[in-house]
Amino acid sequence: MLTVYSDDHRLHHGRCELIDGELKPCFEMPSRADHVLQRVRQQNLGEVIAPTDFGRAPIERIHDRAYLEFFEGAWARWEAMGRPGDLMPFTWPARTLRGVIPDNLHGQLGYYSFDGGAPITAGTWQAAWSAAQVALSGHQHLAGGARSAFALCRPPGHHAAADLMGGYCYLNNVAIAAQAFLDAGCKRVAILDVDYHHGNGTQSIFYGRDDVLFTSIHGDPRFEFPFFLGYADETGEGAGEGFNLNLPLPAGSAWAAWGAALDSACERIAAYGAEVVLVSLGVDTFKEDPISQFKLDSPDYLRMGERIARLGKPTLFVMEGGYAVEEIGINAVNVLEGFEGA
Ligand code: Q9C
Ligand code: ZN
Repeated sequence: MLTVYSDDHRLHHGRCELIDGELKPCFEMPSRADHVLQRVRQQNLGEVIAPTDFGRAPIERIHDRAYLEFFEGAWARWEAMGRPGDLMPFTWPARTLRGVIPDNLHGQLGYYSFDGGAPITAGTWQAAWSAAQVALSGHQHLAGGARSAFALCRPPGHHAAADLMGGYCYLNNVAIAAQAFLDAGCKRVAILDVDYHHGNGTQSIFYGRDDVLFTSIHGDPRFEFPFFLGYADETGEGAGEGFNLNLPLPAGSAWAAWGAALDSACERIAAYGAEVVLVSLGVDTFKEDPISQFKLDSPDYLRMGERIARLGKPTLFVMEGGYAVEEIGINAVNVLEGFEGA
């Protein structure tokens, strides 16, 4: 399987995040991608190539233009203010407040974010841009006839909505790639989001549409981030009614429950008649993940890949979360090897 990877991910290195009442080093760190790449090479998964740059148009198919302009220019505005730290939001237009776009940098950052978990650093825009190009290059490879590809994206993307960053995400890599498949002539695209967290951004982007089926297995939002989306009764709206499937699971879920949910998601994808499957590949379902509460073990990821392969569809894997840095490579590449071995 071909891997697409860009060193630009290193340009994004957030300093800290607020967790358990303390500022701790960001869990979403550059060494994550390094470990995955190292494992890809160690297992001889296949060729590793740099992305092609497809420019801004395919990103604008998903993201709001004003949001992109804000994100691209935010660091320069922050730097001009001479502040030492990363740019992080602290006020959001929650209930009782107005959804206006203020002039102030922090006001705008609050408008364009849904949590304080997506710091902007000097290189965040470039890193996020390149991650989107990595996903688009994965699409290009499948469009050329390949059965599968691995887009080793960092930063991740599935929490990012059309005009919102949050949850370590800025540009929705998997959504951008899904739209590229549609724009190249596909009629039915399925997204299978196996990250521990609900892919609220991806769901919101395609919620009113029937050309993308979104399926997700995740920690029940009653107890887990992102808390405010990802419930089982969210089935789509308008033309998209019936084209959104959330499979929330309780804390502590292991392979027995998780694998059963995967069967359900796969059955839905098969019934949909998807022409292509995009997997939002987070491995924060791992039992040792420092911020998550599922109990998957490393061999379970082989089974995950095997089950996905049994769909018999062209498949693009797009890297999302996973914070047990020592094992992230083994677990992510196990999915890919399970897929290839099936
Ligand atoms: N800073 C992905 O796995 N946790 N994102 C909030 C407070 C946010 C996870 C804890 C977790 C986001 C792509
Ligand atoms: Zn996650």
